[in-house]
Parts: sequence; C-alpha cells; structure tokens
Amino acid sequence: MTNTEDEARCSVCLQQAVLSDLQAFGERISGEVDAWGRECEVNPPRLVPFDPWGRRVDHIVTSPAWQRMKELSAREGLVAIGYERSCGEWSRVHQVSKLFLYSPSSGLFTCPLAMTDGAAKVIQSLGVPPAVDSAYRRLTSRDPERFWTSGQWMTERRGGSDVAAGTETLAEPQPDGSYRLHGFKWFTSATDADMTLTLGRVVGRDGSIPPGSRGLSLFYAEVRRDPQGRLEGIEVQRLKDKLGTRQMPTAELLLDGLPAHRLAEEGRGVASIANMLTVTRIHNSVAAAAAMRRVVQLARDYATRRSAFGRLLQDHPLHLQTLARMEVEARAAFLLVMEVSRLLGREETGVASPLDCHLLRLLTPVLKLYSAKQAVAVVSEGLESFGGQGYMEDTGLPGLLRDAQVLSIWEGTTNVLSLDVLRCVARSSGLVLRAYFTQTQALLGPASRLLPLAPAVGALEGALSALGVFVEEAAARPPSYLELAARDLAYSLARIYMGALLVDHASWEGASPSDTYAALRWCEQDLCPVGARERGGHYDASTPTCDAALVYDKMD
Ligand code: UCC
Ligand code: FAD
Repeated sequence: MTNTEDEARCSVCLQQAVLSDLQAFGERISGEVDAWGRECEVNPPRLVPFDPWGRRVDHIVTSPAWQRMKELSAREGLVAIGYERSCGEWSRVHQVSKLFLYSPSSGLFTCPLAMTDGAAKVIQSLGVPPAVDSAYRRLTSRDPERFWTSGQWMTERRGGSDVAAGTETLAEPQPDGSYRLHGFKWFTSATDADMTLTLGRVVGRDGSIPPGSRGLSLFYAEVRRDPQGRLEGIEVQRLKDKLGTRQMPTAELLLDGLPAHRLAEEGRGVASIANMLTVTRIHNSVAAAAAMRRVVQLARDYATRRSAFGRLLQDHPLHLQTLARMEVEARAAFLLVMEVSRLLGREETGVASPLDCHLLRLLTPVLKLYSAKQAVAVVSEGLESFGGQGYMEDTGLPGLLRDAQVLSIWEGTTNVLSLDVLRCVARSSGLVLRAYFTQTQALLGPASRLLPLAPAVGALEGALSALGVFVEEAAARPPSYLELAARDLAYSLARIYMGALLVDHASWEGASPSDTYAALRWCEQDLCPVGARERGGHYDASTPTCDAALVYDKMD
C-alpha cells in the first residue's frame, strides 16, 4: 500500500471516529443535557456573602446542573480536543462541531469553556511557563477531578472597549518575584472559575505607574487557592443583575492583594491576551450560529403543528419564506464558523500558509461581529414565528433571545471589532485584504462553471470588484474616512465571504438543489454596503457634524 493510500484510509477512520463521537454526544445532549441547561436557567447562581457566623465567605452557589456541565465538558473533551490534536489540522473543526451541538443546551457553560480555551491558548503561545504548567494541564484535561475553568478579567469600571484607558488595577511586585493585584474588575463572568487571566500595571520601585496600553501586563491568578475553595485577596461586591446569561454568575470583584504571576513581558499585556480574544471570539460565533440553528429547528417543527386560517403554518407561503430567510442566515454563519475553525486548526498544527494566517486574523473579528448581529435578528424572528408563545417564559424561547443579545456586546462590540478589522488591515500593510481577495476568488472558481449558480457567482464577482474599488479609493482618503466606513466594510467582508462559502458548498459533489438555492438567496442582498456610494455612504469629513446635528437635533 502506498503512503497516499495509507493516509486516505487513516483519514476515513478518523472521520468515522469523529462522526460517531458527534452522534453519541448529540444523543446525550437531546436525551439528558438539554434538561440540565434548562435547570441552569431556572436555578441561577447566587451569592452568599457571609457564613452563618458572620464571617465573609463570598460563596457563589451554582446549581447542581451547572456543576454537571463542568464534569461533562471535561469528559467530552470540549476544550481538550483542541489541544490533544488527534485529528491534526481538523481538531478545531471537531471541537467546534461538538460545541455547536452543545451550545444551545449548555446553560451557557460554553462561556467558561470559551475563556478556558482562550487561557490555554495564551499559555501555550507563551511556551507554557513553568509557573502555569500545572494550570495548563488542568485547563486541557479530560479528567473531571482535575479539570479547571478560567476567567478573563479585562473590563474595569472606566471602560471595556478601551482597555488601556480603563485599567486601573495595580500589580505590586513581591520579593519572591510574584505580584499582588489591587483593583476593581467590573465584569467577571463565570466567576466560579478556578483561575483567571487579567491585566494590570506593574508599580515601579519608585512608585511610578506605567500609563497607556504599553503600561499593561498580563497576569495569571488562582481564584480559589485553598482546598475549601475560599477566595484570597478577592471580595465579591455583587453579582450582576443581567438581561440574559442568567445561568452563569457575572460578578464585580474587588481585588485586594490577589496573589498573581506575571505571564509575559511587562507592557505586553494587550498583545499577549490577544490570543485569548481570537479563541473566545470564535466561541462567541459558535454560540451565535448554534442559537440560529436551534431556533430555526424549533420554528420549522412548530410550523408543521400549528394551524392558522385553516392551514398549517408551513402551508402559508409567506410564513415559509420567513423560515427560508432564517435558514439561509443560519447556513451562512455556520459555514464561516467552520471556515475560521479550519484556519485556526491549520495555524496551530503548523500547516497554515501565510494566506491562511492572514485570513484567520481578518475573518475572526468579521465573523464575530457579523454572526452576533445575525443571531439577534434570527432568534428574534424565530420567537415571532411562535406568535405569542414565543414570548412566554415557560416555553424556554425568551431565554434564547436574551442570551443572543450579549453576543454583540462582550468580547468586543460591533464597532470595536470593525475598528479591529481596520487595525489588522493597516498592521499587515494590506496583506490580509490581499489574502481575502485571493481566497474569495478561489472559492468562486469551481462554482463559476455551474450554470444554476451563475447569478450568485456574478453577484459576488460584482461585489468583490466594488469592494476592490472602495479599498483603492479609501487608501487615498484620511483615516477618518475609513473609520466611518469601518462597520460597512466589515459587513461587506462578511457578506461576500459567506456568499462565497455558500456558493462553494453548493458546488461540492453531492450538494443538493437547496444548497444552490441558499446561495442564490444569500447573494440577492446588498453584498457590499461600502460599494453603494451612489446612495451616499456618508464617510467624509462633513459627516460627523451632520450626524451630530441629526442625533442631537432639538436637544439644546
Ligand atoms: O467580554 C469578555 C468575556 C465575556 C465572556 C466570554 C464569552 C465568550 C463567548 C461565549 C459564548 C457563549 S472579556 C472582555 C473582552 N474585551 C474585549 O474584547 C476588548 C475589546 N477591545 C478591543 O478589542 C480593543 O481593540 C483593544 C483592547 C484590543 C485595544 O487595545 P489597544 O492597546 O488600544 O490596541 P493596540 O495598541 O492597537 O494593540 C496592542 C497590541 C498590538 O500588538 P503590537 O504591540 O505587537 O503591535 C496589536 O496588534 O495588541 C495587538 N492586538 C491584537 N492582536 C490588538 N487586538 C488584537 C487582535 N484582535 N488580534 C491580534
Ligand atoms: P463601552 O466601551 O463604554 O462602549 C459603549 C459603546 O460605545 C458601544 O456601543 C461601543 O461599540 C461604542 N464604542 C466604544 N468605543 C468606540 C469607538 N472607538 N468607535 C465607535 N464606537 C465605540 N468583561 C470582562 O473582561 N470579563 C468578563 O468576564 C465579562 N463578562 C461580561 C458579561 C456580560 C453579561 C456583559 C454584558 C459584559 C461582560 N464583560 C466582561 C464586559 C464586556 O466585555 C464589555 O461590556 C464590552 O467589552 C464593552 O465595554 P463597555 O461596557 O465598557 O462599553
């Protein structure tokens, strides 16, 4: 047998193993885990600040279902798979497929998993420093007894987007080389975590405090250092009273001498935690795509049971059109999630080309910002498709909408991520955009020979060329022009790439006519909002004044 035959057989075995893992997990989720997710929602965490004797304990009590989720996550390798890499470059795709199945039933346990994965990624990218070797092994463990989750404490009262201006936490060096942190963390999710990564400013010997982004350093801290799980150097001020994500504790924390280790070079805090952001933003997008899929499945099932005006909902063409539009959004988001996971897997196994790396950097914020908005819109439409029942708590549906709303806020808001797209374009001297154009054209290649896909391919080629013109013209404009165009640019990048993935998918052997139809439907929308300058655009120097007059009209 030749090497190629060997590899092919090995890859088939691997695929079968992954498929049976997914199937078994899917059955477990529907048969057992989904009910735990519901239990997390109806039995949310609470804070017990004092013990019966008046001693401060700040105990965050979580439901048994939440604790079972942690055990399940370890056993199923929901973080570990990404680090064991038994499927080589496809390991992230395997992991993300499991998370996609799990997410809507997880009672938001996917939030701590995202941060745990992000923390493992940061630690690994720093070469697993000895101080955190044991933590790394716990974060990536399949043993429920050893498995740890991590927090990600970046946001302080003065700002979560502008982390540099917002961070006031001070790190006092200790004689043994460790630090003690003093500050106030305004949002800390899944605060029952075992450890965290966080940012602070190292106080100099002369008491000086380094300012700005370059004054931030990255720290590792164990949240519960003794066997009883008691906090040291942390006071839980309160649990947040949130619109959604109520299954999971989010706390305000006073850090009062929290023991910590600096993980990376002083002043490299933001750059070092960026790996965490990449991973958590991908997880966010998995949650978005999975929420869409869940609501579409529920809505289409309901349409086969509910009648109005003498017919089942599914027999009303206008209702069916609504469901079809939701379906297209869900498919597009899913394909981009899988594409970015594929790229991450390639990067982590050392097989990524420079083009793959550029694409991963560009598409991560694009995916996160766009899928989050899609999720809010699709889940909202999904609730409406149940009529009044979609608004009733005991159906479990309102929780889907509440939980979707956070996806565009945490891990970087839509505008902040649009600016991140500009940042990566500028820092790569445009190479990320070149990679984008090359790869999108490559995706369209096979489809361009298939007649039924011609309108979609034509629309995408037109949109790509409009995007090219915009990029060329924008290069000659002041930075303020691009800043105003940032959101439209990010949306253009998302819609075109998602369209290209749908078209590519529809051109695969075995694709169905519905795959073609989905691609055609997707490509009927405005694929390139920045290309529509004949309609205005409003990105020039006079725009902020006009916008201010419009927004604050008659407010004096
Ligand atoms: O919300 C949070 C947790 C919620 C719970 C978890 C849910 C997960 C999903 C669950 C699903 C159910 S944690 C808080 C998240 N916070 C944010 O995302 C912050 C948003 N703000 C930004 O992203 C800003 O753009 C900042 C903070 C990154 C801007 O900081 P700076 O310091 O002003 O930015 P600079 O100076 O441009 O960048 C500093 C360095 C540069 O590297 P060097 O110094 O080598 O040139 C940048 O290239 O950081 C690098 N950098 C990046 N690198 C900045 N952003 C990135 C990036 N995204 N990727 C790679
Ligand atoms: P701001 O930064 O004040 O932003 C307000 C608005 O201004 C936004 O719409 C934003 O898009 C816009 N804006 C800001 N800057 C610009 C700009 N330059 N150009 C254009 N528009 C701009 N954080 C953590 O660190 N850890 C956690 O575990 C965590 N958990 C969270 C859990 C929940 C449920 C929520 C809601 C938040 C959580 N956060 C957490 C905080 C979250 O990351 C921040 O809320 C988010 O990053 C936004 O920061 P902010 O709230 O300070 O808003």
